[in-house]
Formats: sequence, structure tokens, C-alpha cells
Amino acid sequence: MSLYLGLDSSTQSLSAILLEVDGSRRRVAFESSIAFDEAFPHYGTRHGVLPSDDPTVATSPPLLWVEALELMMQRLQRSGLDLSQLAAISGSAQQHGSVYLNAGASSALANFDPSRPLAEQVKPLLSREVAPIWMDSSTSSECAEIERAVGGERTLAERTGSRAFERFTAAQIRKLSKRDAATYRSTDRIHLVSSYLASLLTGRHAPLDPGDGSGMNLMDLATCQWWQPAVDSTAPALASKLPPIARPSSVVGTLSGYWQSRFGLPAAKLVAWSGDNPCSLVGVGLVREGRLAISMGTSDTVFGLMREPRVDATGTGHVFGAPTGDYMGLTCFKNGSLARERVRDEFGLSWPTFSETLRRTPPGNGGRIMLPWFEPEITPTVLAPGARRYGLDPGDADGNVRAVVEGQQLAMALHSRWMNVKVDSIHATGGAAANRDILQVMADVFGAAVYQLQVGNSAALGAALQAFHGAIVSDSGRMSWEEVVKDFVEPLADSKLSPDPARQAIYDDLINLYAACEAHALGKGPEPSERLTAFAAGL
Ligand code: ADP
Ligand code: XUL
Repeated sequence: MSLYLGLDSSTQSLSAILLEVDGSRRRVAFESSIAFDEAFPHYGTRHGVLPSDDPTVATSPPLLWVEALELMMQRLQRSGLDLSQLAAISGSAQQHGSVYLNAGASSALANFDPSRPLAEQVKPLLSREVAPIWMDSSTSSECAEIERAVGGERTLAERTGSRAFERFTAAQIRKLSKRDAATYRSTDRIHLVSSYLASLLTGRHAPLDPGDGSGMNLMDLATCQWWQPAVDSTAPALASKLPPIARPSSVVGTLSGYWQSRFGLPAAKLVAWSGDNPCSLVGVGLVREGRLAISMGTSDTVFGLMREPRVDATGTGHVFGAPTGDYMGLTCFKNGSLARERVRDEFGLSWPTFSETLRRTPPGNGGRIMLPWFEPEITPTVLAPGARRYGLDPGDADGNVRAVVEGQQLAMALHSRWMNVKVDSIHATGGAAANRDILQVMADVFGAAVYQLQVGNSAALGAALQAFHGAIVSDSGRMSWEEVVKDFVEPLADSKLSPDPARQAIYDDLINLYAACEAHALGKGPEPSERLTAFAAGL
């Protein structure tokens, strides 16, 4: 019997899933989650993010993630499981965020004192107290500068998988090097959240993997190595500050002495961490082409596996590396769960009453549309926050509940067309995938069957499967991904939600009106009121 641990450090929480594999018998032996704001109020985060006067700035405290890691290991230690059988650990983390360490880190990582908490030992190693995270959109000028320097948006997208995006690590690093050159100079190593936490576990600077590396605008997708023109265009002397890139799910070390002494853990293999979306891809079982997954966590993301990297000509989406060594297409929306919560709270609802409202309001919402941009939006790029409403009274509870859910699903359907996947089924994951009334709208908008999965936290599950795959491959050479995910990623048999043909027909029309509203709000199209009135009359 062997145990494999997957950790997921997301925006709002740290989760863990421990898999037990005993011959052909496989099960989840332990599952736990720590919500950052509740467990560590002394950092003053809201939904895991530090307060900021500028709505385009989003940072988090890297020490909070360390405290969470320690607390999780303590929970594991107290679980009563036989942890001497722990064979490997891997992890998943929110993508794009970066952590800045000084030259002291290289030796300190190997020599943490097991009698003292880790956060106080990591504190002196940070050259920057905060980590910019994926919700940041303060770097538009840096994006333009990087694209110009490498020969344009198209070139950057073809080489790295994405045009320049505000939250991607290159633009964030450039911002620091321009606006706080002294801090940049005092930085010896820039980690992603994933490679930072992996480094703490293995006691030396850990490499990152291509799945997370492709969220930086710095990695050549074809070679999975740093693309020198992008590195040179981002900041001075950057090459020496970046970690190396390892093969996906390769063993990059063992659990360091700190964790062994402090929590009685064995010298388990440490398998390269990845981003939460690449981990979710395998955690929902998308190891073959032709299906889509939608994750509704803090962000909403639509993604699918790709054998070949088909870059998005419209500049909306991304191509990332996948843990399987293939690629994945992804479109990300910042206004995910927090936008739904905003509407829920505005009208004093709970999730059950929010759902009940969805059930009794008509599809198409009488031609009333919301562009749910409560926070600056990633897809499409919207820097000035504020929901835009068409024919919708801001005080109308029923109308706004339906409008936020329909608006989000229509936006996801519209902006995932570039992936060119004929969708007949969708695997839904993330916290909001528990809500079957939201999933019914998804099924109707996409015209596809929607399934829920046995294990809700697909990113943590994907990380645990990555640990399993990495350990087996390093010991015995080979194991197909189909074999790795077997038994863990089956959709729940009775979870299927089918599209209703009449509702689907309404959304086939409404998506064009949604696109017209979006174009109008972005200053790229005419006022759509007349079209909305005509649509409402035909309902
Ligand atoms: P992340 O991994 O990005 O931190 P999760 O995938 O854990 O986020 O999802 C957390 C979110 O799930 C919460 O912000 C909450 O809004 C949402 N959520 C939980 N239960 C429901 C529900 N019944 N209906 C809709 N959303 C829900
Ligand atoms: C993906 C993205 C988000 C974060 C959230 O590009 O920015 O999904 O990974 O954790």
C-alpha cells in the first residue's frame, strides 16, 4: 500500500487529498481544506487577497501560504493514517503569482530548524513582502512594452502560448523592475507560487513545470525552456533569477529534514508542482481530446486538452502545457464565484434561495442582460470595474440572479469558441459546481450534457495523481495517464444534466445579443436596446 499526497494552494484556501493505492484498490484516504481568511485573520486578507485602494492591484502574503502548509501537515500527522507509507507529494497552486526571494534563501532552505515554525524562518528570505497574484490587472503598459520588444502580440502568442496579459508573471516582474528597482535588484530568485511551495518542501530551489511556466509569457511552448527574447525584454538580468523548468510530473527532490523531524514524515519523493488549471485537467479526467471542463472556483475557467498547440488568433485564450506532456486550451474569467456571491449577498440570499430563484425565473430573462464585471475582468479585458446592465433594474433580485448566471455562462460559451471543440459533454468542478441549478443553465447554454465528479476538488486530486504518476514513472518507467486517473475521475453516474432543446434554442439567439452588449460596452458596437426588445417580444 502506498500513499500519494496532493496539495492545492488556491486563492482562498489550501486543500489536501491523500490517495491510497493498494494493487488495484484505490481510494481517497484523507481530504481537508483550510480557508485562509478564517484560519489566519492576522494577515487581514479578504478571500485570500490583501486590501488595496487601487482595484487593479491584487497581492497576497506569501507567509500565509507557509502557515497554511504547516497547519495542513499537522492535520495530516494527526489523521491517524500510517504516513510511513507516504511515497510522493505534489502540488497545484494558483497560477501566475510570483514570490521574490533574496540570496539568503539558497542555503537557508536546506537548514530550517524543525523546532521553530516555518513562517518566521521564511520571513527574512523574502525580498518582497507581498506576491502579486492572478487577480492583478495593473500592468497594461508593461504588457504593451513586452509585446513591442519581442515583435508584436502575435509573435509572443505563437512562442509562449498567450499574448501579453496583465496577470502573467513577465508583466508583473517588469513592473517591479521599473517601479522598485532596488527590490528587484535584491531579488535572487523569482518563484511561482507552485515552485515556491515545492522549494519549501524539498529544502532547495525547486524547478517549475511547463504547465505553470506557460502562464508567464516567458516560456517557449515548443521547447519548454525560457524564450530568451521574452526574458531579455522583461527585465535586466532576469535569466539568472528564474528557476529551471522540469519535465511535467518529474521527481525534483525528497521531503526535507524539516518536515521529517517536525511532523514525523518519511523522505517521500517530491514531484514537480504545477498550476491549478493543469492539475484540474487531469483531476477531471481530461487526458484525451474532445471534451471540455469548466471550473467555477474563485475564477471561472473553461479548458480542454489539445494534442497540438493551437494558439488563439483572437487573443482571448491561452495555451498551457498539460501534465500529460500535451497542451491545454484555457479561457479565464476573473468574475467567477465572487461575482455570484456579490449578487447573492446584495439581495440577502443564501445558496438555496439563490438556486430557488434560478429555478422559478424564465430562461432568456425577458431579454435582460448583465455583463458581470464587478471586478476588472480578464475576458474580455476590462480595467474599470462595474457590472453593466441592459434593460435590467439593479434592484430587481430575480432579474439580477438569473442575469449574473446567464451572463457568465454565455461569456464562457462565447469566449471558448476559439478552442474549436465540438462540445457534447462538460465536466464541472470547483466550489460552485455543487450547484445543480447553475449547472442546468450551463447545459442549456452550451447545448451539452454536464457532469459532476466524485471528487469535488479537482486541482488537489490532479496534484495527487501527479504525485502518483511521477513516483511510478521514476520507479518503474511507465504508466499511462488513462491508467493513472482510472477510478478517481469518473463522473457521478446520476449527476448528468441534459440540455433542454427549447431552452437551448433561446440561448442560441441570446448569445448573439450578449456579444452585441459586450461590443457596445467596450465601445466597439451599436446600442443593442432595439434588438433586446425584439428578442423579448419573441420569447
Ligand atoms: P478556489 O479553489 O478558487 O479557492 P473553490 O473551488 O473552493 O475556490 O470554490 C469556492 C467558491 O465556491 C466560493 O467562493 C463559493 O462562492 C462557491 N460555492 C460554494 N458552494 C456554492 C453553491 N452551493 N452555489 C454556488 N457557489 C458555491
Ligand atoms: C488562470 C488563472 C486562474 C488562477 C486561479 O489563467 O488566472 O484560474 O489560476 O487560481
